[in-house]
Amino acid sequence: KKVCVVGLGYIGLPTSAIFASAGFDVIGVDVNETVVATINSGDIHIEETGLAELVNRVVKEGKFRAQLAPEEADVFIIAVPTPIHDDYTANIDYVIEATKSVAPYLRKGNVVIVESTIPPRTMDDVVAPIIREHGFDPERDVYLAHCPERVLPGRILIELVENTRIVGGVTKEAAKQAADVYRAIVKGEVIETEAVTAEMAKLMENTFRDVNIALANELVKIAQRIGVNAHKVIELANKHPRVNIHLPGPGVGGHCLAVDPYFIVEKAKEESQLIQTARRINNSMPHFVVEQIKRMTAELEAPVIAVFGLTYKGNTDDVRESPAIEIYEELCRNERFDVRAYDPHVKPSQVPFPLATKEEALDGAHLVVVLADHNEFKTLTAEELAPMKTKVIFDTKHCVRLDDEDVTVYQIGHLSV
Ligand code: SAJ
Repeated sequence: KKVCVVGLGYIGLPTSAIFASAGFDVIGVDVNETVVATINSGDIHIEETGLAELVNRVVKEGKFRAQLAPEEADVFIIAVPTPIHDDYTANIDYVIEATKSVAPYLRKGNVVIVESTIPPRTMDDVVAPIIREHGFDPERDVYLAHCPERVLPGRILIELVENTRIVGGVTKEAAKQAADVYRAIVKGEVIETEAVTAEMAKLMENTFRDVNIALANELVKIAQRIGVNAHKVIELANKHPRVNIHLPGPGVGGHCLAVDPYFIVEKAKEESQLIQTARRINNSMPHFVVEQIKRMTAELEAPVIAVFGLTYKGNTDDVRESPAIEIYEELCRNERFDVRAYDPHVKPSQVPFPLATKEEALDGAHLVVVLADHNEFKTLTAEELAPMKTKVIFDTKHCVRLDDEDVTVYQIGHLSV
């Protein structure tokens, strides 16, 4: 069988490689010429565990090839981004473009799957009509389904195979046909349902996490008000068999949790009060962190601050929607501070400001603010901090293991300054 994957990013590229390694002939489509050339030379343009080796192998074996336009295939998989507009509504333009780009190559009996995250009813109200405009009956001629991706960056190749998949068909038969495609590569369960149910299930997964993290972040603020250690409270509460409070932090970033809840709000504004409040709480965290930094450095005339970590989470190079960047920029706007940014995973081209080396960042610094739980920060030592003026760390990710009498480590949610 032949699969054509549209969009060769964090989801499309690993998905292509997995199908290719399972024996499918895979054509990957991307509008970016550099991406296409890089892949065809056996290389990759993103950071993901194990992916470079896998792509290199399937390209060499001739099972996977990238190109700028689609061609005829048995299965089409759309894995393009769905960003958000300034007014917090979903921008589904890429999904629309991708659907239109495959439509001329469709034949009766083809399976068309959208993996991109989409607002509820998009399959029925937007994708199906485009297919109809191209002369196919979306309920009989082709099998349309939404199969949301659910993989965690850093574990994509494992989770693509092991996670349960939800396949929502525009018809019952479409769900079955699309589910059979995934059964060829997935070890986990593949569950068939309607398109709108799959759309909503995906959005609720990320919304659940966002709301739960908001609860933890609210606890941080409460803990600071009443003088209790938020992390200790969470640890003990989570000993209860039915409680699982998530971890507080400097805010929620990335292109999923910080975005997907708005896709629900857009369709049911009145009814989604809790979801909107959770978004507000998580969005308030960068400013809250800056306020704590101001408290910690109130006595100093010209505080030198080393920001450690700019990505939206640890051990990745992804800076999209990163609260760390917001914190860095807010600190820079304050003339009292001399701020340096350091991140061992981020390249200078990824951010619109200069990056420091670790030594430059620490030289004469009064405070290190840890904003990402990179492994490098978990294992920080007192010796590494030697160039600092005062060895003080503000650990917003509760990840620094350093225990040394020369170093003061403040945790978010437990400040006694
Ligand atoms: N975060 C916290 N506290 C926590 C967990 C996370 O503050 O306890 C923060 C992280 O630091 C980060 C953000 O939340 O800024 C999101 O990180 P994440 O690791 O929870 O998730 P993502 O965005 O990398 O991936 C999520 C995953 N969804 C779920 O776990 C329900 C993944 O499975 C999805 O495939 C992905 O979104 C997606 O593409 O939708």
